[in-house]
Amino acid sequence: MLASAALLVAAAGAVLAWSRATQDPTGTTREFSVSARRYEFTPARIEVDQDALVKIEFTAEDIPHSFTVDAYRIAKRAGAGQTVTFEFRADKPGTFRYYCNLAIDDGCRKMQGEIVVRPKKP
Ligand SMILES: [Cu+2]
Repeated sequence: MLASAALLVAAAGAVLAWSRATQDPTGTTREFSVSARRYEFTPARIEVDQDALVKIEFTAEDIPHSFTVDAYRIAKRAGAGQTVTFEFRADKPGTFRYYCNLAIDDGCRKMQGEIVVRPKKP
């Protein structure tokens, strides 16, 4: 008797969790501040869940840098000491490299980080 009541509660909880998930198909918003300085990105790794709306505040602290992710067609340039803010929907799962695509300075070629988009559960 007690066991079956517990089962019912567990089942109700599962239904509730399921309906919350379907009510929010667009996922959550995740915000990050990324800085570029001395040919390095900080942080050099970002992790989000698939379908999250990712907001990035990108600051080039020393010289101009860019935040570029080919798979998401993102290429945002910030001038020296400037900050650019942009957002995108992380709809493609996988691990993607971000880098600086400015060719003015050789050191920019070694700048890289990665964004990990965890696939949503089926
Ligand atoms: Cu750069």
